[in-house]
Amino acid sequence: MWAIGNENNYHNGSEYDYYSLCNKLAEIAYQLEGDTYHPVIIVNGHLTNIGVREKEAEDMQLNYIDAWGCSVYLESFYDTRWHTDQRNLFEVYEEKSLKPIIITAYGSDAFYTTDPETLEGYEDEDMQADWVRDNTLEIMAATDVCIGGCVMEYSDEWWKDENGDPSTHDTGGYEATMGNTSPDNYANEEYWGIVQIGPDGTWSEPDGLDDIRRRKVYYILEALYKGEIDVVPGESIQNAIDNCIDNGVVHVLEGTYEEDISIRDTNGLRLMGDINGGTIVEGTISFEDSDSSIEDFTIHYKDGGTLSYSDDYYTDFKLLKDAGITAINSEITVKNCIIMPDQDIFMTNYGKGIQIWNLYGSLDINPVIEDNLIQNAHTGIYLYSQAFGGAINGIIQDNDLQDNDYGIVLRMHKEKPYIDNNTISNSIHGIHLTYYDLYFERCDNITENNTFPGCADDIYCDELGE
Ligand SMILES: [Ca+2]
Ligand SMILES: [Ca+2]
Ligand SMILES: [Ca+2]
Repeated sequence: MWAIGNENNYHNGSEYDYYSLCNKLAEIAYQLEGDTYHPVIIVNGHLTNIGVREKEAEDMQLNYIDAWGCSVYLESFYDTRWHTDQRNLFEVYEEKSLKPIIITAYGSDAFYTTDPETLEGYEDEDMQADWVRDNTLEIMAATDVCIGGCVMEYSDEWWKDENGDPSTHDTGGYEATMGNTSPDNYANEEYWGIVQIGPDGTWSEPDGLDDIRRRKVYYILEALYKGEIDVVPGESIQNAIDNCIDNGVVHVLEGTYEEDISIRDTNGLRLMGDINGGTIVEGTISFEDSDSSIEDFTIHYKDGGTLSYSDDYYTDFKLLKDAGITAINSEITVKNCIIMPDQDIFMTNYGKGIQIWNLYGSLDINPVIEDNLIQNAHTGIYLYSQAFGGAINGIIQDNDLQDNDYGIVLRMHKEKPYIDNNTISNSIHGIHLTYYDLYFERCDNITENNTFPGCADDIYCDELGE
């Protein structure tokens, strides 16, 4: 697409000869390009002049122009307060032109100015992210008239404040008090980026190039457009999860990440690491009310403290997070992960590789635990279905459970997963059932394909004493 000019109607392009020139340019481009022609738009500031015959800006007068570009800063394009006839931006536009519209610039800077005189204030990434997200969702929804938009802008521009210095990050700009065009009524010219820039060495090892750092709005846009967020070392996995949409993907690149990760009320999320095990989390991962999955992570868990869970039945239910992965009332999938207690901290077996809890009032679940290596835990996989909680069914398959005190523990009454083709080695009990009820039903789900090298007992039932 060819886009002509930039808000020329605010400067020297507000006359008929400008718009007729644009049409002529588009005609020549079409003649030159023939079948491979690009659509041509005029980048206009707001709706000024669009459809005005005296400006030669009516549709019929612009027969080589395919769409209007329109740069608009507004909290909402559906806000009706800024047009005298109480209509929103798209409604007003549709009366001026039948061509599609593209919002060629929109958004907010990331600096909240508290005093326009002294230019004092603070950086506020949430303010920018919320504003841009709402605008973007409106553009995505307005498919009957609007074919897309461009966020202002990729990176901060440190040269823009003419009272500042190009090598410093200054807070100057202009007051934006016309209509609801800026969250703080002040456009801070050097803070518009969806990425920040900083001198070499600010956020990474010096390499002779300025550094960049992504602002929150970057993740929001990534999630909206791609449904997938990439996380690189030095960034927070939690931040990406918090900004991801349902059914989105958080892809964590190779590297070590020292943080506890909490996934709550997020369904369909796929947490994906490096396929060769190079994504290492030094901390714990917990799921609450989240039917989500984790693949290709290496987890070195620490003493994760306690987790406080609340739902319709519980307020502040305390659960020890002494596990690589903890799931409460969540149907999770865990695949191709390596899970063990942090060897720098624990000299002996500790905690659980994976613990899955179904509390009072929960639904039956079918977790999938496949192709994992779990070692040096007190219990490799621990399933706990509380009284009046849902059953824990699902599949535990093709896992390698090494040197745990107990391989798999079915702690209460309603845990009966299909257990197949696991290697459970060097444990006191390969599979441990606390209670005798449903014993045969549960044992029927444990296939002959599991092996128990070096275990004192392959399958042991506490109540039975054998
Ligand atoms: Ca500057
Ligand atoms: Ca501002
Ligand atoms: Ca650098």
